[in-house]
Amino acid sequence: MKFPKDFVWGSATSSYQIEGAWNVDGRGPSIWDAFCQIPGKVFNNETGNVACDHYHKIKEDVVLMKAMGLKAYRFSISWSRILPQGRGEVNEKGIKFYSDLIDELLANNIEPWVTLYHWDLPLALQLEMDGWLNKDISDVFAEYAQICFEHFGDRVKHWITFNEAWVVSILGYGQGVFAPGRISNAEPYLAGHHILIAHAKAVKLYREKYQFLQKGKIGITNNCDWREPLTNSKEDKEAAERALEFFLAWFTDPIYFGHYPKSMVERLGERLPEFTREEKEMLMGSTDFFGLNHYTTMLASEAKEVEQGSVYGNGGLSEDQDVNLSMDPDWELTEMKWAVVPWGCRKLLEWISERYNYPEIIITENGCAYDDRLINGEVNDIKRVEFFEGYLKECSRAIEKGVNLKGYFMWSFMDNFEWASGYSKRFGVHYVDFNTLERTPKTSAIWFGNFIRTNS
Ligand code: PNW
Repeated sequence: MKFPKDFVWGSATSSYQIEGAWNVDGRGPSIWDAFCQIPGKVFNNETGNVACDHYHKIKEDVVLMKAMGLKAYRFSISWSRILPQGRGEVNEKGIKFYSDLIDELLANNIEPWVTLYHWDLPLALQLEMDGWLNKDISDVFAEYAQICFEHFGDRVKHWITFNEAWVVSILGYGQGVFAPGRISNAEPYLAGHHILIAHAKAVKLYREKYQFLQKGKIGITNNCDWREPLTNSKEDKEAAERALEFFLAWFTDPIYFGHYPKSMVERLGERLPEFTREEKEMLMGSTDFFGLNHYTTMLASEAKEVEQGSVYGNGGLSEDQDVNLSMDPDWELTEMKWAVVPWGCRKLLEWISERYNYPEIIITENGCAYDDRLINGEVNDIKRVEFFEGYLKECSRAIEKGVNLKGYFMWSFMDNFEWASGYSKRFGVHYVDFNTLERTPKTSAIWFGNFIRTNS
């Protein structure tokens, strides 16, 4: 495998998934704190109240990063730790926490990559203004972003405005399986629209007021699985293309071309909002790199009869796309039931490169969930090693083919709160106590992480 000398090697986490300390030092509640309180929303009714207790363990965790040889660490800021009400008064203790973390990372030669929004919207903004459904939230987001640039931009040189607008829109406002739990076939497109505008406003602000002085880069991360046509038929090839447009180009076409993909405009009609001329101009070119989270691949075929309703993680509201998704039974599955298909990663990288004229791509997440067992103090995780070897080989092949891939962050730095799946396995047997290897409802099973911190 060949990777450029300046290639960025890192690992990633997000605030709600690891920090814990949910009501400590003035942090305000987020929509995930509220969502977790509703019985049945999260597997086993688990919460991020404690999680990995990273809030109290910065030093220890940076020691682990250093031991692992990380060059870069991607984390997210909890908006309601900085602004307990989402706007207005700043919580100095929240600022200090992230400032200390950044200093600790830099002291260990680990480059901080900061995501501003990884799904934990301040609850006040959900209650007061309906969260991402309200157009005005883009200004509120930009104000929050400004506070972050102001306090951390002297040391942070890589900013990511949003993590996975698709998940926020589809899982949060379409299927209702993630906070704020809304179910609708129109709201995802409105929420996604406002996220794009919020992204563009934050980038404009950074470029006009900070980039010149702070000399950092700013971008956005979107997620996409690969969609391989089920057969060679024209219909299935078009279905696969359409599925990629509804998944990824939904958020990246506006940023590179200033408009939504034609397939979406045609099929969604009035449910897809339009950008004003000013918004288009603000969006075009509003990213310094193409942030990509990639996990799996599915087969796509033209839907003769549309499967009604939606499936968790299927790539959107399928009834809007006329696409049916399936899997090759020979593919190996992770604990999330996501297929391990390394070549899909290369094909996606090539698809992005061709469509957007070879942008600099950073894989900001890639990884796998396995039921790791601690035996004599060790996890012999052969499958995870194979997973990374497979995906990295295809990344290296993509680079040989001209893809401008410049970084790779594995998900996740440590075992953490996996949203609606909690700490436990969503599928199969649960709870392994790592000390006794007994199954008990008190400890957590391993998801993606390299490091284990039991929560008993
Ligand atoms: C990403 N899907 O989430 C997130 O960025 C992480 O916070 C998360 O832990 C990780 O991937 C693993 O799930 C996703 O349904 C959640 O397709 C769901 C989907 C994709 C990404």
